[in-house]
Amino acid sequence: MVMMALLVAGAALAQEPMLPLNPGFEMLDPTGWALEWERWPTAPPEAGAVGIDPAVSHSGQRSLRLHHDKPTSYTRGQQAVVVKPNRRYYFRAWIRGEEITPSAEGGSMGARLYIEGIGGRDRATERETGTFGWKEVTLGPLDSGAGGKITIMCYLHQATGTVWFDDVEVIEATPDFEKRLRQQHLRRRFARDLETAAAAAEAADDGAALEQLAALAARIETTDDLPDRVDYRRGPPYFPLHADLFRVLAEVNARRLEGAVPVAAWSQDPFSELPVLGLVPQDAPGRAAALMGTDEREQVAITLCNLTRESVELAVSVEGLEGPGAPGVTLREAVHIEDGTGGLLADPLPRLTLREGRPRMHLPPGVFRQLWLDVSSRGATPGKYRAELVLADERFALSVPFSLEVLPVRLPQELPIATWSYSYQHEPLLRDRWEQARADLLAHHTNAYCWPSGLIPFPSFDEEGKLLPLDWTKFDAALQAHDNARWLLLWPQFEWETNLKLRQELEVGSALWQERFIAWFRALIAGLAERGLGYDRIVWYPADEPTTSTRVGQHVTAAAAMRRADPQALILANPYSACTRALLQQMAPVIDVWCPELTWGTGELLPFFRENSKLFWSYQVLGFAAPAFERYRLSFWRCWREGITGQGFWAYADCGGSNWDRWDEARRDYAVIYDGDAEELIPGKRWEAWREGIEDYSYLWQLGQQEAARDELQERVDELLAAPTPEGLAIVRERVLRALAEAG
Ligand SMILES: [Ca+2]
Ligand SMILES: [Ca+2]
Repeated sequence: MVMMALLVAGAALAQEPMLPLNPGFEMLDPTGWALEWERWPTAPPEAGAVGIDPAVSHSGQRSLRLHHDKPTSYTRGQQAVVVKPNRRYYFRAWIRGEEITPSAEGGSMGARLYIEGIGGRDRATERETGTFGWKEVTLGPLDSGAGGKITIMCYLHQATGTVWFDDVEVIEATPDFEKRLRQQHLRRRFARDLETAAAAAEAADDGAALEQLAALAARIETTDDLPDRVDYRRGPPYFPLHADLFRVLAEVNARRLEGAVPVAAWSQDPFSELPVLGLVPQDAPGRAAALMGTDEREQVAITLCNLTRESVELAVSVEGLEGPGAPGVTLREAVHIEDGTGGLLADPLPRLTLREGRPRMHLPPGVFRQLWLDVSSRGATPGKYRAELVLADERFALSVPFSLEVLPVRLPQELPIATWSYSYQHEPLLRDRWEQARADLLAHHTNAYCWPSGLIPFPSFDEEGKLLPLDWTKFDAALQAHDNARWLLLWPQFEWETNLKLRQELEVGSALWQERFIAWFRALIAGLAERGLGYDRIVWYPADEPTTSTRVGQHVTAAAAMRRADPQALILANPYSACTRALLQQMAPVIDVWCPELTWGTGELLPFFRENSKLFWSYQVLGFAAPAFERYRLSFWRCWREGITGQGFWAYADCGGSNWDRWDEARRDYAVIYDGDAEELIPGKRWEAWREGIEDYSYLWQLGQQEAARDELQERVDELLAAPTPEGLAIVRERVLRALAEAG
């Protein structure tokens, strides 16, 4: 057996790309370690173990076991394999965990399947923690790029506890495999929705529905009637059996409401959670309302559920807001899409489609669909407006009253906070659409932009070592495209050694390097000043997320040279939770703008950041499933409370493949906007929540300027932050707006 495996391995390396050998850790060498797998590090860390567990397995007899007693340890079992160029691969493993506890210092990756070097990048599954039985983790599709050697790592990183890995697979994507995978996603979708539906039927004590759902559960096992491709833009249901499931819920609700209306409508806070199905609330407020200043945006959300057995298409109109001085309304709907973790998230807000010149809304039976009134008060006359939303088809009409109140309150001329979203012009989602993006960024109060090294002129020197004039071509073009920038965060990407060497043959830190760095940096400052970009508009961002000792070293080397060249230039650092106090202290002498990750930076290190900042900013990395209310909107309340005057998040337009589809590329989608409308970048609720947060901050800031109001305001905000809900926020916001209106 052993001999045979060695022979196979030898042959494999010589020729064809292949799957990992010994994928289930069954074949062992004389020492008891798995053949083909490399143990890393070769000697296990203190109080740690990397070995083969003969008593635990997902299949066969054995599995790989990694165990740490210390949270600083990291170990892995790894194997290099060769992949073909220009293919798509999936990676899969089974893992089991016991008390996996990530390091409290943060930055821990916990347990994960980690792929090094695929398509020139490193990719990993989501971090696994805690105690759990065998579960499948998958990653893909990943493009192999130039192909060649990659390393598959079964990893336990900076965590205590035990993890087992078994049945590691690499699968080259064939059309048939991808089809089966898509169908698997659909079956999982069905299973999740079935669970929700059954809970609702149970709560409604509807025995007939429970029986119908049980029958559907049996049918999904055997049906082949699943689509090859799903158009996520249309929202659920995604296939006929899925539609049947929602239809059962339509009937449950119709029975409960005794057939009073064919379509139920209720208002809810626009940023509260919107399930895709469930029981229609019987006590929801009948009237929807919004309160606003004279130059902002607000929203009213009405959730609808079709209680009949057939789809309906309703023409939607707003009545009562005609005439000059009334706020304007854009009609949108919230579409549920997969969030990538098994849930459905109602994020994209496309405008209602027009048919025969009228906005329409399509309602399949049983699905919760939300109508979203995007209200603009720009140019509106203060006052109260009573309006009506009318939804109609040939058979019936439904009227939902709502009110808007515009107060004589304005946002400050200049926003009291710097905000950015790493909105790079070159993102594929923005191709040929920068004008729309610029308008959209402006409408969301973006006043700061982070520019990477490609836009910053790097130096060149003549034979005597004299600095030649810098080439500002790209910078100037970008400046024109960002003419609304109040701040520029200039990021020369010194985490890349070649940039730190100024793209010259220089030894970093040497006297020659110092001299040239200083000459270059002074020329940059002078060039910026010529363009009207003084010290109060530029923040230097030497390296991103200086958190590891290497990155901090690069950051400090560059920042110290900048400081010597020009002590007035503002220098930023944006570390996150893995950064130690010692590293923070190392950076402190050269940092003017601390911009820590928000949650961490407002914890116990808050006094350090506050006391050591000329400007105290923060940032967040917000994945697709980050809650709109809490992470996007409410974060600005936290900023205001802690005296933070800038906030950015990753990212406006970064996504893998389409932002409508979580499965098309194995890169998490971050973007808060969507394609699909030629006239605008379709906003997500998260993006709307971000704008609302900035508007909230601006009102809080204005009221906070009034000495007499400040203490009470802080108290209210503290209460909200201690138990945050969208409804609670609306109450505090109303007090703030009314107080501002009263103060004039
Ligand atoms: Ca607003
Ligand atoms: Ca995607």
